[in-house]
Amino acid sequence: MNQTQIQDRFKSIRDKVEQGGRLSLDDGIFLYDPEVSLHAVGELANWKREQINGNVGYYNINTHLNPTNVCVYRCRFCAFRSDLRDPKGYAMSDEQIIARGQEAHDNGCTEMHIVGGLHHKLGYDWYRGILEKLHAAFPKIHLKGWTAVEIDWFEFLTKKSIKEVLGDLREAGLGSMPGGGAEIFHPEVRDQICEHKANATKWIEIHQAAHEIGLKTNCTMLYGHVEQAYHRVDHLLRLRELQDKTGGFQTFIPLAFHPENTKLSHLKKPSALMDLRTVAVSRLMLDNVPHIKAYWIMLGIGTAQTALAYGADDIDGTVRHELIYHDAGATTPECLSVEQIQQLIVEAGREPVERDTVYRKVHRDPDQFTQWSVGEEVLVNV
Ligand code: V47
Repeated sequence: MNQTQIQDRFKSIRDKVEQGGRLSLDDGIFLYDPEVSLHAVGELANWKREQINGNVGYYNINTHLNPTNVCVYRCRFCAFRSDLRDPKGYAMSDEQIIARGQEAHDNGCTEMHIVGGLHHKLGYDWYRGILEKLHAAFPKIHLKGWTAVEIDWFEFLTKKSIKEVLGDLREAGLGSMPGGGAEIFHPEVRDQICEHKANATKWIEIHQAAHEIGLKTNCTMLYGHVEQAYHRVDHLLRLRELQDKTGGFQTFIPLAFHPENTKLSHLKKPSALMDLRTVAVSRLMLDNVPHIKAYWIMLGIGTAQTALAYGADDIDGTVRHELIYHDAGATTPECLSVEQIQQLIVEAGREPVERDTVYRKVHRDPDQFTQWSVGEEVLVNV
């Protein structure tokens, strides 16, 4: 295509977006073409983002808990996992887990993000017990836990249905599910990076089941490794299709591949330009998902701030004890203070709003930071 053809095609996409129309697979692939101005794509995504979320930049106060890194699977992109007998392998004790809950409480966290490996020897009750013990001790903290890959494993371990497993975990204290494990759905890619674990159909089935029993979930896409634009846009369309059915996704988080210490360490990590384009294309394709998260741990602070003008409205949380990205070479800090995270949102020209996991505004007692309450769910225009 020459420049005039590119500009005409972009104009037809802009008209479609401004009139509330839906972008197609071909539109998405076109927006990924490096010859299409990144800034034009970003500006359109920013328009869409402001239609949906106004000028708000969301954050939360949260912590991560990875109770074990021992995993039966060997995903080629993962630097976090360990073999059972590797000295690096660990599984946390009940005391260690409760201490993490106490630390989260003392830091004013509203959320614990809990994911980990699929341990060869620890049964379903161990995983369920983590939620049960934390929920009993810290009932106010929202437990966002276990990806679809873990739920698939629990289905295998318990021989119960997905809905029975999810219902049982909810009874134990599960509040919602994170979006991990999605990687790239298309088998041409999935078969190269994680052929053994839950496939696209299974991942979608589990999130659909969660939505149908009233659990909100997030969704992700791991990009910047062996996939092409076609695979990315196909992935986004599969998420959009489920969201049309259920409306249960809250946030989409594009996850930039970090190659260090992985079986794909020969690959280069995606550039900041690719990160911003992916945020923008995601905002435009996923017209029915309320939030797009620029996960600062993974993007780096500068790119995450910029992403707030390229379609993202959320920056994730203060985060503490993050291992998955730091094991894979992330150079971001381990944690940001509340003041730092607010400041980076303000610097990006947005209004910082503290949310809880299900996007209700959090109100804090000005004299006692750890005392908080939540208001109504924040309204978005999707
Ligand atoms: O599923 C693993 C990815 C995911 C690497 O729901 C990697 O709010 C890049 O899903 N380079 C887990 N990515 C993280 C995740 C997440 C993070 C923040 C917020 C939420 C949420 C979810 O991380 C895995 C995989 O796709 N991942 N290794 C790596 N080397």
